[in-house]
Amino acid sequence: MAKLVFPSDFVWGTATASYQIEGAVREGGRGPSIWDTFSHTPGKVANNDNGDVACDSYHRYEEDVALLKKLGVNAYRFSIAWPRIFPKGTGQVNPEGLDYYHRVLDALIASGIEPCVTLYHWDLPQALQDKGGWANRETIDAFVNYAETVFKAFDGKVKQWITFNETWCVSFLSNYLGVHAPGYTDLGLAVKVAHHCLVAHGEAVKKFRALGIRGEIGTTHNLNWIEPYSTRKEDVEAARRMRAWNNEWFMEPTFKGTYPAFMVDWFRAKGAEIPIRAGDMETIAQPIDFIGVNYYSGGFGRYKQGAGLFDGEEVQIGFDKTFMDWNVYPDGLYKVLSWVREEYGDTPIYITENGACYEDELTEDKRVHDAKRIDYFRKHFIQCHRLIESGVPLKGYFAWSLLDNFEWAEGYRKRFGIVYTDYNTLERHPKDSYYFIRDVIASGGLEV
Ligand code: IFM
Repeated sequence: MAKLVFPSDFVWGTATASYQIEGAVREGGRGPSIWDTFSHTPGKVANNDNGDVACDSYHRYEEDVALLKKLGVNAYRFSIAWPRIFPKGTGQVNPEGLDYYHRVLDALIASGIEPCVTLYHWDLPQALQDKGGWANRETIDAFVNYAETVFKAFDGKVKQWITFNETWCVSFLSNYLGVHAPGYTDLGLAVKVAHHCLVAHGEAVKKFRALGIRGEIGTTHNLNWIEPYSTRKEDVEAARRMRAWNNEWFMEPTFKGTYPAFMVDWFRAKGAEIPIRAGDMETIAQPIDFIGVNYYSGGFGRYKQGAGLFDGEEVQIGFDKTFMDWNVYPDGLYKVLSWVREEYGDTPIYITENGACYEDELTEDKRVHDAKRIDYFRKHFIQCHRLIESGVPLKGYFAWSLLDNFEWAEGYRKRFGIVYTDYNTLERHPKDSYYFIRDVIASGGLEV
């Protein structure tokens, strides 16, 4: 047996998000978010589940921090619910909301765990959606005001700040594919939302620098790795478009202050224009301290006239699948992060999410033998090690997720946790994958 040893300063963490774990949606002065509205609209979420209770982390965060401590992680990524801080999005700040996150941050710090805070993980205050949401440019100002409030309140307690989680999901999944809140199916709207979120990111980074807030700031994009199925020109081009939708569309503006021209043309031909104003692109491309990458899957794409948004289809070549029906493609992680370094330079990279959904069974003695999830983690850890050995500036890894939680449009039936959540009792039961990760961290690496 050989051992793949990770650098001693490698950051190991797990990740969650407010609406997925907190519950207590009507407590502590919290206002409604678009996810309250969406999940309470019949037919939008599997089983008509909603986040009213979720994992009840609002009340049980100490238990969650204890789980993190026993796991041995040195970081925890979670998000702040904007409607807990500003119940109506702007205006009067809600001190109870700030107090709650102070308690969470203090508990983490007392346990030696560095907080990594996401500002926007999808729970937009409903009051802002009522005025057009991210399609309304004024939402950018509201976001910067919210960001400024939490920067100042938690300055010195937060090691890493992430402005947005997965701008692709905020824009295209939610406003073009209609799968997530607010559930629209309008390409022009989605392109506009993506642009406004990117500008809001840049404005928040500017504010962070101007205020001299301690810690680091970056953003998180969900990247995938779609390769052309063949070397035929049409396949290469279709796969390039399919990949660029998640990757270049967000990475190019973030790092280079441009949008990829071939995609701009493609969207324009479909009637979707980007509402760029003078100075926007410079704002978006503010230097950041790190880039967060969420990676789950990848695959092969080829040309098919009229298929999807890009005249492209995925080719099934027999990958193992997770319970989300996503390909298990660990090599894709290696390829995509190598590409990030090649294209965008040596900005430190954090894998801010990676993990797998499988059907889990709680045994009578309250164990979950999730061998497939362990295998998924093992294979992706090996790719992380290869990346580090190759000189890619990969500094940390956050497993998605600490707990089974509200998996958005999939409700509670899809479990990603390394800790099993019993939704009847709200008890938490560490799965075998939890112990696997604990051992990797404790031993500084992986036996292969
Ligand atoms: O649960 C989500 C998370 O909120 C964002 N990234 C993907 C995860 C799994 O679908």
